[in-house]
Amino acid sequence: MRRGDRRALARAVTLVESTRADHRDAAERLIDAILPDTGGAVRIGISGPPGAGKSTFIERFGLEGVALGRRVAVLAVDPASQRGGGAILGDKIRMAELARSPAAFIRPSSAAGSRGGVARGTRETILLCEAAGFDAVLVETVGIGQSETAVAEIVDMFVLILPPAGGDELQGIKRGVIELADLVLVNKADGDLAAAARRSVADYASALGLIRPALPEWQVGVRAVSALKGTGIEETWDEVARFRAVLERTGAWSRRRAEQTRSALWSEIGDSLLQCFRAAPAVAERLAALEQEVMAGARTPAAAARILLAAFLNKG
Ligand SMILES: Nc1nc2c(ncn2[C@@H]2O[C@H](COP(=O)(O)OP(=O)(O)OP(=O)(O)O)[C@@H](O)[C@H]2O)c(=O)[nH]1
Ligand SMILES: [Mg+2]
Repeated sequence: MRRGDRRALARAVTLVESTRADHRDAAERLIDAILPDTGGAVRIGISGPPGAGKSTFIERFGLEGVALGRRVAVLAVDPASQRGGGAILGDKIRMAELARSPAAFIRPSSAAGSRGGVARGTRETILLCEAAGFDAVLVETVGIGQSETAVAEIVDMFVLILPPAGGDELQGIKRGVIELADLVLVNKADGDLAAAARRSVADYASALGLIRPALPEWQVGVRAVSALKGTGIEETWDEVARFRAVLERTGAWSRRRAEQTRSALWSEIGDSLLQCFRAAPAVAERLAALEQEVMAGARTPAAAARILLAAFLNKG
């Protein structure tokens, strides 16, 4: 894998995605062993509403990156796992050109289970890609639900891709998602949609002007691109480089990563504790009944939680 063998990388990703206990042990040893070789890539989250053109953009952007001499890994996160193998297959076909490039690695992952599980699998897969020598890791996620927050917590730069929109649709974009963005791209700025895209750029820029920037050193930009025609793609790589340079200069780059690993630590602690809690016989034997009592209004959630925690701490 360290030599950049993509099949070895694919096998390693399968290992870290596995929930089997013996696989988890092996995955942890693997991550420990490669940790010194990680951290080198720029990690870019790419999110946006369904159909905004994320996959099309990623293929263009990835190919442009390869042309610029980069090795590009693409991880398509499917948090709800609602889309089956068909959609994943569809994405691979859509990114066919990029998939053929020896300097690219595409891995659709339909991580089921908890939000923490999604984040962990993707976080560890990013590390594997870095150890395999990929210097740009793109993480695609559909911009609905909680997936974008989970992805924003594991990448350096969060890019939001939006379709050209009228005023009403603009209202529909969740403020919380906009607040996560380090860069906003209005896609489909071509043909009949070019004028609408230009108007959207101005609208989003003024909407962003009302939001306090997450990083004082970085003004979140809004740019028009066309994934289809390939316009604005090279400029997006320039923006990524500028973002990194600005954040490295102020120390925000490493600070962000340090904070991300600390919050990952706490989500691991939370997940593990919950798992122990549920598995403890003293809890398990009372859990269902107490849940029922809470649902029936016979006991408050606080009281039920206190009873279960006492049972866990005494006999767990
Ligand atoms: N005109 C135009 N169409 C585009 C552009 N980019 C993508 N499309 C079209 O928009 C549709 C959706 O593109 P995708 O790349 O699959 O969008 P997505 O955001 O990955 O979609 P999901 O993964 O399903 O959420 C396809 O029909 C694309 O051909 C663009 O720059 N211009
Ligand atoms: Mg897609």
